[in-house]
Amino acid sequence: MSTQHNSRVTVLGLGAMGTALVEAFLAGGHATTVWNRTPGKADGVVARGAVVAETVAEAVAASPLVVVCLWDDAVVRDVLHPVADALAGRVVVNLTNGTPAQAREMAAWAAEHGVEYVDGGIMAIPPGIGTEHAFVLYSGAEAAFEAHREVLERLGAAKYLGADAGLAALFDLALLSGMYGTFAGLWHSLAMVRTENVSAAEFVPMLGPWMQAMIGGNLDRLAHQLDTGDYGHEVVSNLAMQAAAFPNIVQASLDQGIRPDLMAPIQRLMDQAVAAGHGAEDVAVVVDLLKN
Ligand code: FVH
Repeated sequence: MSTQHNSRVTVLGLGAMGTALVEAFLAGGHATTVWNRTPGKADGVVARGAVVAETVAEAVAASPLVVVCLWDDAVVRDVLHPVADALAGRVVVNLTNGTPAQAREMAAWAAEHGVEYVDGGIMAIPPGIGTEHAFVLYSGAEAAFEAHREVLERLGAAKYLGADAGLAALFDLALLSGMYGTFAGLWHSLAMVRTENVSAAEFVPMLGPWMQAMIGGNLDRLAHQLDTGDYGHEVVSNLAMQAAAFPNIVQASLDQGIRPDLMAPIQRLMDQAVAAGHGAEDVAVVVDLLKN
C-alpha cells in the first residue's frame, strides 16, 4: 500500500467534533472524504478541500481508514451495519463516546465482517484538536492502529492501550469521571459563596490554585497508596479528622440554602470508611469502598 493511499481518510459525522477532526486531517495534507446525515454541514470543510460523499457507502469506499464520530453507539451501529460489505478490509476507528461493552460488541461485529476495528476516546474539546493539548486513546486491532498512527497523530498524541477494544472507552470514561467529579466540587463551592453575593470572578483566583495544589500535589502519593494498599503511607490529614469536619460543609450548605446533593455521597463514603476502622488512614481508602 503506497503512502499516498494510506494517507486518505474518511470521516463519518460532521458535528462539532467531527468537523474539528476533518480540519486537522486537511491541515495535515490528507485527502479527506466526509459524510454527514445533514449534508449542509459539510460546506465549510468542502471549502477547505474535503470531498463530500452522498452516501455512507461512497464515503467508506473512498479511504482505507474510516474515522467515525457520531452522537452515540446506537447511531454508529445504524450507520455502519448497512455498509458492512463496503467496510470489509478497511480500518474503522470509532471515536464516538461509548462504554467498554459497546466497544467490545463493535469489535466482535467488525471481526465477523472482516473489518479491522479500533475504538477510541478523544481527550480534548473541538478547538483543542490538532494542538499539543489533545490526546486520543485507542485500543483494539494493533497492526491496523500502527498502520495509521501517523494519520491519527494529526488529531493529537495517540495513546494505544492494548488489543482489548474496551480499554480506550474505560480510560476515557474514567478520565471523564475525574473531570465531572472535579466540576461537581467547583460547582458546589461557587454555589456556596454566591449566597453571600461573592462574584465568581472574585472567587476563582482562590479556587484555581487551591484545586491545583490539592489535586496535582497529591496524585503521586495517592497512586502509591492505591498500588500498595498501604493507606497509612505518608498520611498528612487522616480520614477521621476529615470525616469529622465534612458534615460542616453539608450543614453550612443547607444553612445557606444550597442543596448538598453533590457533597452528601462523599460524607456517606467517609463515614463508612471510618466505621470500618480506617480513621487513621488516608482518605484514599474510600476508593476501595467503591467496589460493588
Ligand atoms: N464535543 C466534545 O467536546 C466532545 C469531546 C470528546 C468526544 N465527544 C464525543 O464525540 C461524539 C460527537 O460529538 P460532537 O461534539 O461532534 O456532537 P454533535 O456536534 O452533536 O454532532 C453529532 C453528530 O452525530 C450525528 N447524528 C446524530 N444523530 C444521528 C442519526 N440518527 N443518524 C446519523 N447521524 C446522526 C450528527 O449528524 P447531524 O445532526 O449533523 O445530521 C452529527 O454529525 C460524541 O459521541 C461525543 O460524546 C465530543
